[in-house]
This record gives sequence, structure tokens and C-alpha cells, in this order.
Amino acid sequence: MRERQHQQIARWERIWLAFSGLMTVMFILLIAYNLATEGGHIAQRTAKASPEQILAQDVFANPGVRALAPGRVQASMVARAFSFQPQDVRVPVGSEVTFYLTASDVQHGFQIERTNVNVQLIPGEIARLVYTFDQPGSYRVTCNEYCGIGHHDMLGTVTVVPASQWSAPARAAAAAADDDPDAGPDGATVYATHCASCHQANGRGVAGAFPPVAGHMAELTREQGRAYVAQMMLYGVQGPIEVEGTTYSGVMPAWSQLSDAELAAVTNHALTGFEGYEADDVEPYAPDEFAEQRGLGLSAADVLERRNE
Ligand code: HEC
Ligand SMILES: [Cu+2]
Repeated sequence: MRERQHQQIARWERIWLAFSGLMTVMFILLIAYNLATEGGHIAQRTAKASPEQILAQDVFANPGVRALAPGRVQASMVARAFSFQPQDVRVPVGSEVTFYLTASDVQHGFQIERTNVNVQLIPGEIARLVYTFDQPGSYRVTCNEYCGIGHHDMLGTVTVVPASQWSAPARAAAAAADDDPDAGPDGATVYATHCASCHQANGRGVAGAFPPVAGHMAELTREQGRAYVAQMMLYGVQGPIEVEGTTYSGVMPAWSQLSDAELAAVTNHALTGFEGYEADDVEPYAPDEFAEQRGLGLSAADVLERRNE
């Protein structure tokens, strides 16, 4: 009697083990299938800071859409029980949209229907992802993580409009910047095109994720020297650095694909182009200073070593 009972239990255990093994394999296959057919679209987790610190920054204190450069916009939204703020963001069709997202109270989801955008939002973390909408229309945003009693009402929209119907305040400034073609590359335009999506339009970065360049570029020039700045721009920098008392451990991409004149212009823009952070005591950079540092074959890790010397 006991023996039979024992055998029966052992059989059920084997079935259960096989079943859980099969489920595990199935989940792995599902992920692999999705990656193969839909492509990976994993949001970068960029910052870890207190929720208050994150919410106090301009991107989230005044969330919404900002123009960065022609063909590039930034959209920030804050998820809170039970709404998205703002409820609707309007972006132009065909533009590269960099989303900055965070949650203010509990975990939420952020899924844009008819796209493969689907991220988890955690208080104290910033999710950054880039998406381009190819079709105009209204895309519903849903919270797909149960967040409380009003969860089912937590809806937002991304309204994608033809470029001709889209306007944002900063756009006029970016367009006005390149009116003198003889003056060489315009630092503000280079900045808006290549730097603002991380270091922000106001040059002050995102605490914990992207250090400020306004104010900091001058400090770097004084403390690390001009050769370091040119190398950092050409080869990037990677690893733990401290800026204005906050630690950053990210990757600053290399910008060697920009011309010497563009590098000088954007570096000078960081020195003098941000209100309240103008450094008049620092001599403007010349394109030659970047030309001299080319071809050294440095890696971003080498640059960090030079920074620490
Ligand atoms: C994809 C995001 C991204 C873009 C785009 C970007 N940066 Fe950075 N930048 C970073 C990160 C991350 C760091 C911090 C690196 C670290 O933690 O070591 C950084 C660091 C810096 C620093 C400080 C370096 C130091 O040694 O203190 C400066 C100055 C800077 N970037 C300027 C620029 C300029 C100018 C551009 C445009 C040409 C630019 N960045 C574009 C992400 C970016
Ligand atoms: Cu929810």
C-alpha cells in the first residue's frame, strides 16, 4: 500500500519536473523568436537616483516634447497612478524620437500599441529609448503593469502628425542658427544634432546618467587641459567619473566622425552657448587642436586613464 502510494507520488513529481522543464524551454524559445522577428528593442536603464532627484530635473518637471534638431525630437513622460503626464505627446512623422520615461510612485508599464515599444518604468530609474514613427496617426499608450485600482484607466497617446503640421518652440531657434553659411559649422546646431539627446538642450545633462556640459566643459579645460578635452571628444570616455559631486559610470561615444571645425564649434558652444554658464576666461578652441590629437588610436578606457592621471 505505502509502496504504491510512493510510486504514484514519484510519477507525479516526474511529470511536474518535465512540465516545468518544458515551460522553461518554451519561454526561451519565445524570447528568441521575438528577437528574430521583431528585433530587440530593449530600453537603456540610464540612471539610478532618488525619485525626487529625478523628478526635479527639467525633463520631468516640465515633461513633454522638445525639438532637438531637424529630424530629431525628445519626448519625456512621467507615469503616476493612474495617468501619464502629459497625457498626449505630439511628434512629427519620420523623426527620431528619444523617449525619456520614469515613474513617480510605483512601477508602471509603458507600451505603445502597433509598435514594439514596451518598457517597465521604475521609480528612481530613467528609461531612455529611441523610436521613429513611420505612419501618422494616434497611437495608444497603455500601462501594462498592474498599479492599483485605477490601472485600467491609465491611458495616454502619442499623436504622430505630418512634419508640416508639427511645431515646437525650440525648432525656430535651431532653424535660425544656420543662416550664415560662411561662418563655418554652427556649434549650436552640432550640439542639437549630436549631443542634446543625452546632455539635454540646456546643457545640464541628467543627474546620474549624463553629466552636464554647460559649466563642466570650462572646468575640464582648466583642470585636465586642452589636449584632454580634444582627446575626450575624439575618442570618448568610459568609466566612473565624478562631475559636480555626482558619479557617472557610462559611455561617452567617440566623435571622430565630426570634422575638426565641427568639434571646435561644438566645444566652444559648450563653453559659451549656455546662459548662466558662459566661461569668458577660457580661450576658444581652434580646429587645429583637434587635428593634433587625431590618429592616436586611443580607446575610451585610455582616455579615462589620462583623466585620472
Ligand atoms: C549617447 C549619449 C551621449 C551623447 C550623444 C553625447 N554624450 Fe557626452 N557623455 C555621455 C556620457 C554617458 C558621459 C559620461 C561618461 C562616463 O561616465 O565616463 C559623457 C561625458 C561627457 C563630457 C564629460 C567628460 C569628462 O571627462 O568629464 C563632456 C564634456 C561631454 N560628454 C560632451 C559631449 C558633447 C560635446 C557631445 C556631442 C558632440 C556629447 N557629449 C554627446 C553620453 C553622451
Ligand atoms: Cu498600471
